[in-house]
Amino acid sequence: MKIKRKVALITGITGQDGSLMAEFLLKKNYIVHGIKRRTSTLNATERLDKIYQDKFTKNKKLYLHYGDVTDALNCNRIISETKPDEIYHFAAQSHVAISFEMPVYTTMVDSVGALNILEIIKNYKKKKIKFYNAATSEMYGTLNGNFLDEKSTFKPQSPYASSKLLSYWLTKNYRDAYNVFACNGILFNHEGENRGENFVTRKITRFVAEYNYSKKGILYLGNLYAKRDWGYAPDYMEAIWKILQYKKPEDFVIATNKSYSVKDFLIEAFKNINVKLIFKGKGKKEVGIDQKTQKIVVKSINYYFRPNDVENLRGNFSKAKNLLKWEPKTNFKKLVNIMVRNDLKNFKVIRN
Ligand code: NAP
Ligand code: F7E
Repeated sequence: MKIKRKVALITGITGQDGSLMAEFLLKKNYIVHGIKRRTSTLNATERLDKIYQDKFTKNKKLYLHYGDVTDALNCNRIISETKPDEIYHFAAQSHVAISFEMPVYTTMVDSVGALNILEIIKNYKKKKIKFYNAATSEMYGTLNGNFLDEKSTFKPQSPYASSKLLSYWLTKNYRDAYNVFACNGILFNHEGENRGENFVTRKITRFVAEYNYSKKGILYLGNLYAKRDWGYAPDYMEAIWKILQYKKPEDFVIATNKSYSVKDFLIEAFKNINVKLIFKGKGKKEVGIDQKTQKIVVKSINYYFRPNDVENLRGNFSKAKNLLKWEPKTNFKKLVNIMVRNDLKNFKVIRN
């Protein structure tokens, strides 16, 4: 008897989470469809290189479709044609600092994008499609208390966070009003080898790798005292999948329950190449010095400070642990080590 494969559609498949989720679902024997934007170069699908299958691949299981989540007609066609059992909605303008520069665009993609997909699912009569919405810890704003969980109040501090909060409520509204199997994953920061280069963790590990070989350059950063609950992205894919496999649609916090500052991350990353950092100065004038060479290698500068930064975030994943039997496998030290090792490997290739 032929076993029927589940079909998943991933928006934002070229991003960090989309590419990891595609890999995860292929291993689970899904047929995976992904929406990618048209770009003027082909490197946009770089994160999919490991799993890419071209037109002529026999028993093809990964399909890419041109699209944009702000284009409802295009999304409607892709959903009608691919008939997914599950939609993992990751597409977003996901950079918080950039959302202050592009608030309208961010809202169009991050709020209206989710609404477009929810409307299509609501009106789709052929089957019940499950929907995962990539909500975020940024919706809470700065931690006020010990930790943040599913019952904590939201006080978004950026256009990104506000637009994600609208997508969060729409997901809940469609669940309650139309009985859509729609869930929010409230994920805290998750990082890894595929993290975008302009997020702080990857910016640091790339610099550290380059510095290891060149012993040159200065890394310019903003707020060194912001704290985040940093997890390892591949661990979080399992949680996301489990959210959609749970017996009923619910919202879950996915986190590590620990928080570290940008400065902690910096110190740990440099430790991986045997450089001890010492710090001098305060606030927007603070610098990090390589103890051995006495050279300045890090500078905190006004340019990278946000109009309104979230100072501290720490989650509580108890609900996911109890109901989904999920917990993170990778601690902070290990995460930094994985990312530095990966970039050391990348820069070695470039330099040879
Ligand atoms: P990412 O690396 O920035 O990926 C975003 C993806 O969305 C990319 O594939 C991007 O395509 C695509 N995209 C952007 N605008 C689009 C549009 N208008 N139509 C279709 N696709 C579009 O983000 P990520 O880190 O993987 O995060 C995945 C999702 O989780 C995002 O919604 C993010 O906001 C949310 N989230 C992330 C974290 C985290 O720590 N990583 C935590 C909580 C929530 P291009 O490749 O063409 O740019
Ligand atoms: O900033 C500080 C910055 O841009 C982390 C997204 O995936 O996670 C991510 O958002 C902290 C902030 O991530 C620089 O001010 C200092 O306090 O790496 P980030 P984020 O803003 O936390 C959430 C959960 C998401 O949902 C988002 O999609 O680091 N920081 N100096 C800096 N940040 C950046 N990017 N660059 C700096 O030079």
